[in-house]
Amino acid sequence: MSESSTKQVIDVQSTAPTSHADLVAWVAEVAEMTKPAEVYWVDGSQAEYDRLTAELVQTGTLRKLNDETFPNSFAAFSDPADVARVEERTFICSKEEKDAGFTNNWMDPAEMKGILTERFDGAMAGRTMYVIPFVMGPLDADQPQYGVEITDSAYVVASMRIMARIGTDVLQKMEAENAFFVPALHSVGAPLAPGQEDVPWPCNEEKWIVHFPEERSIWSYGSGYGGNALLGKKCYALRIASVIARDEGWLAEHMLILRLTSPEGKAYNIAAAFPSACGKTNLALLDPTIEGWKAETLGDDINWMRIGPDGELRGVNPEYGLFGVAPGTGWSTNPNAMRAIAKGNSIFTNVALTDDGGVWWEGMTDEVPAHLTDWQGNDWTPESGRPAAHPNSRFCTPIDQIDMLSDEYYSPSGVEIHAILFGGRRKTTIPLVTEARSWANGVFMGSTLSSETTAAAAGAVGVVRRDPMAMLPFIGYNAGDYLNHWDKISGQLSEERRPKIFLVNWFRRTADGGFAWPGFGENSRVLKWVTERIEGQGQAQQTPIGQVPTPEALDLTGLADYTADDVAAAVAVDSEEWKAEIADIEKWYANFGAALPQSLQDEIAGLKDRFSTS
Ligand code: GTP
Ligand code: SPV
Ligand code: MN
Repeated sequence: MSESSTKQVIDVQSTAPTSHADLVAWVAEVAEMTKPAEVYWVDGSQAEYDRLTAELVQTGTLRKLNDETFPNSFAAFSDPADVARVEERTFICSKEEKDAGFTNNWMDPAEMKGILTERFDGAMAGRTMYVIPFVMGPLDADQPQYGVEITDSAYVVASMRIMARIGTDVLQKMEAENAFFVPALHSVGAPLAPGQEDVPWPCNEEKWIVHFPEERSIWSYGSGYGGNALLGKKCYALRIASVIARDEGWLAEHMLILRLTSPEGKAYNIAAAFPSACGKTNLALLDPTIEGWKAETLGDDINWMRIGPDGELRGVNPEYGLFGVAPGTGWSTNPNAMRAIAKGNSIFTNVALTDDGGVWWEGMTDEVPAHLTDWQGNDWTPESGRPAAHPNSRFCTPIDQIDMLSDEYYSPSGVEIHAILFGGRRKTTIPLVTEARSWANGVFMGSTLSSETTAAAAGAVGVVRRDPMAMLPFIGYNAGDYLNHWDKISGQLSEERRPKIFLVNWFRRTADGGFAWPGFGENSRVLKWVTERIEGQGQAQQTPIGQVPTPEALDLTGLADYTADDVAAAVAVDSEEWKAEIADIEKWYANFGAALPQSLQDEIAGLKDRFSTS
């Protein structure tokens, strides 16, 4: 051991602002391995945030925006090869391969630790190693879910402060309880030699996003981007939390939570699982177009659901901010998101810059600016023939800036979930909305959910893939066990309180290529029907796949140029399309072998049967 690394160990031990022995030991161990220039414990204060963002402006990572239009906000531009989650490079390193299952990349944990230890050896040289204590969900929860992220990226620190509850309060409570925390280690993998100049977005060509489920630990290397680097989000709150949830009998899901209140004052909490870039943030910030209905946001990406004392399902959003898809978020499609963003305190990544120091992306305004600087720093005009913002560009904004945020967001015991929607992006086949025949039929809908791929993950866009419960990239264990877990949860739910399940598709197309349904705020009309069905009302017609609204059942009041005939087309069940769909589902199900729950085997058999006799 060199003298300098010995010194680091001593430094950490004597300078740590906590007596949490496991934490101090881990920080010392990581410092010894990664050899940073210094170790800094993040306190989470505004002053600290201001100092870090000012430094990031100095080093060129952040650009300060026009304070009048985007107060206290910044833009970052990533390396063009570091713009999205990298599923090919994401691993679940359970002790046994079978516990990762066919949907995950797997490697033996010891072998993986060997590889990663080499990569992390000296990885933080010349950089500051930041220690971020954080908690997912309210700090006053019965069992706060702690984590500590170690990172060498100040951009990650600033973003984590928006996305999670971080800092001294968390550290003190964690210490007082001598609590377990998820150790989440992150490095951009770009050590600096003495005198070497930094780049605005350090990262490494080689990326590793690795989870050790039994240890409940995370090691992320080489990327600075969103879900790869803000480890409280996908890595902890979905992959690791899904494993904890399996062991403890709850659910960690890729879902928004929305509260909808009828003109009569009855409130419904709706959870919805849609794959990445398929409309969660938009539905979570819904601006209802129907008279007298009120919507409130509880969460836009992650929902932790536990069984309540009366056998009800209760959901909590463990996050503290929005990390939303920028393109398509605009004053006409999502004014609530735009209002939250306009309050400032946001970090934008890979959007375009306007000439007056603001930001712009496709769909933000109806009018397209005559000149922009695109996300890669090039001049851009409407004639350029390429998007100005990256399709997966993002806004990162504090959740409490949402005017429509529900007070219940802060409740440590969450809200009762009355309905669950599963949805995807499908041009054909899947109706606008279908009510499941039963819980098992709803789990079937979730387990066979499919969607065209988007820019949220590296790889081809627009390819239909099965994405069970919108969790394909996020299930931290064997997908067959995951479906069994969903299947079994039902037994713990009170029969009267069990949420109703629906399959939705805002993205179906008509013969002329347009959307079969106007979407966005108009989705309130579909949700109204959902609440009617919860009440045992609303007109529905039976189809082999479940109940769809009769053409007259959707409230179309005030929706110009859209008729009951259009509804009929949007909810049509085409048996030719379903023949192909069923064949594809059977192919998908074959992956599970004997692990497929009996109830789902019965569901696919029943579906085939209903088509053959209809
Ligand atoms: P992640 O943050 O990646 O998990 O995405 P998300 O599920 O929150 O998706 P988001 O709400 O950000 O929407 C992604 C894209 O879909 C945006 O470009 C939206 O404009 C578009 N979109 C959302 N809702 C609708 C809708 O109802 N209809 C149509 N046509 N497009 C929609
Ligand atoms: C998603 O891809 O589902 C996201 C964005 O919410 S990221 O945080 O990058 O995972
Ligand atoms: Mn997401």
